[in-house]
Amino acid sequence: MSLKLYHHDASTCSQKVRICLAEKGVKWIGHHVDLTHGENLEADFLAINPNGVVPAFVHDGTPIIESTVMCEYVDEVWTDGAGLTPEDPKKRAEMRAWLRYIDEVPSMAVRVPTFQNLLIDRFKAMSEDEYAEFRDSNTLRRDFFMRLNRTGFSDEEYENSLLQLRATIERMEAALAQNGPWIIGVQFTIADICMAPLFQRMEDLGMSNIWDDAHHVAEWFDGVKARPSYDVAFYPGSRITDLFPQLRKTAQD
Ligand SMILES: N[C@@H](CCC(=O)N[C@@H](CS)C(=O)NCC(=O)O)C(=O)O
Repeated sequence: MSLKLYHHDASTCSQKVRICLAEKGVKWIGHHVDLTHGENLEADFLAINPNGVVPAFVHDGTPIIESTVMCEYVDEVWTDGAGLTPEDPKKRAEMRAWLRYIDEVPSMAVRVPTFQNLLIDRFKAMSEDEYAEFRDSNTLRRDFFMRLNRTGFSDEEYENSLLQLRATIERMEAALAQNGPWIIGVQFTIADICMAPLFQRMEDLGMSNIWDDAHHVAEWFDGVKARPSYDVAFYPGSRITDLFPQLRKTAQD
């Protein structure tokens, strides 16, 4: 049995899958995909993931893509140890609804402050033509880079992303207050795993004040961080505060 994970140290989607693999005690071989130099758009990688994004893994010769799907796959294939999916179909549906929400709302929203506040200099340094070439190189991401528009998102778009992150925290706070300690209740599930890197990203961007009044959310995040899987997934060098040391002060503020 072999599992080769194609990932990036600091990508939230890769971090999700690494937490999941650690929770299940799965051994993997890693291949770090160089996103800055476009390795994700090279033919070898596109043969594994035609979407041209990380993560992906190849399990016994079969490529599996999409981070949430990958987590569900890991939980289904490695059945030793605690399951990460509720047995009860109603709770399972509740978890899957959260997974859909996480993929569609906060995972998209958190990219806006990440690019606007951290990664933008790389794009500002490009000429219009260079940016257009980069933007058009991956259809899947073109719309996002159209909106980033080389020099930054519009104020409306930035504000909208903050509204979506706040709405996520409100929704979580209500769920945890009613049913904690985990998002679906007593069982730690894939929903907790998929949400956690987004909170780490917000914390590292100096945005943790948005859950100052959400005490159940703060306890939930402490609980996720205390699990052994967290340090395995967030090894040294895998947080944006490692890559951008100027963030360290902000993250502690
Ligand atoms: N829906 C995909 C999204 C993956 C994704 O967007 N990955 C980003 C890193 S977090 C990426 O590979 N970006 C490459 C690029 O923007 O060129 C998943 O969950 O696996």
